[in-house]
Amino acid sequence: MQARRILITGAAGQIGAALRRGLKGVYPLLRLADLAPLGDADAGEELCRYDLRDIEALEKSMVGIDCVVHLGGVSVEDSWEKVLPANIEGCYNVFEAARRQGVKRVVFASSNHAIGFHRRERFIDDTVVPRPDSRYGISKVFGEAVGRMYADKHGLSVACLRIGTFRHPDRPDEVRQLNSWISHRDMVQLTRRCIDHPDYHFIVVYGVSNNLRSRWDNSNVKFLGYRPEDDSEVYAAEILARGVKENEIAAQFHGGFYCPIEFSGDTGRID
Ligand code: NAI
Ligand code: 15L
Repeated sequence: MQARRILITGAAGQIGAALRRGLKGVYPLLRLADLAPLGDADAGEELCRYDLRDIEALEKSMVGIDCVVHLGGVSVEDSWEKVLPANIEGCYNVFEAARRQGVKRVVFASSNHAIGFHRRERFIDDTVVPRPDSRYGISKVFGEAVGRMYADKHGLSVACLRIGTFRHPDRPDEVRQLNSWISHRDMVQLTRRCIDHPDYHFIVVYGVSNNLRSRWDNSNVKFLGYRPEDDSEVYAAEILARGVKENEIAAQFHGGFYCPIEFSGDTGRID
């Protein structure tokens, strides 16, 4: 797809700021949207302030847009009162506004927490069933389902990125992140591949660097051309030397520290 005009929601956030820098000058227009302030518009940028619950504002911001990169919303585990409007209503609004405006493609920031209760000893790919580990994770499963429906029913091209751990500063900082880390330049590359690829219908891609210890398998989406350049192993000796052990429940599952939050189940029954 020859995308020229890109809308990024959640552009004031951590990943949004990195994409704003990394995609500068790559596309003729970056339209940046957030509830939070975005500073001044640079050359090739347009800024919008709105809440994702406001579908009219969303629709307006999608006029003439080729591809939406949807990052906006609650980005950690939170109360249902917070997750519902931003990640359920807001996410639905993004896809529906895109359909109404004839946007061709949506790249959705999903999360590893959509599959967080899969056991960590297993390598998993894009075909595993959802196993959310939190209300936040449920909202990402919802977003992937909305994307699937808009692809099948309305012909949108949709990529769902199950992002691992993206951090400022740009390095992994604890044991689990040796699996889950994605560097800034790999995040930019992955986003570009998802925007630029000429044709896909619906894909799920793990947003992870080329980590020796990664347990997420992107081989079904090799055609995308994503070739991560960074490997968390560079930081492994230093992180492991700290000797900090993961929580006992967290260590068993892909979702790590989200799994023990409010946990009242029986890990022995989670296959
Ligand atoms: P962030 O919290 O830094 O940025 C999210 C942005 O969304 C913020 O600027 C916020 O103002 C905006 N936002 C929140 N609610 C909104 C609303 N109702 N209307 C309009 N804007 C709203 O998050 P980050 O780290 O940049 O993540 C971006 C996306 O990637 C999120 O969807 C997050 O769930 C996902 N993700 C991030 C990971 C990470 O390690 N940073 C890992 C996995 C997924
Ligand atoms: C996420 O989905 C969150 O947005 C981020 O803050 C981290 O918690 C990350 O996952 C992770 O799993 O490390």
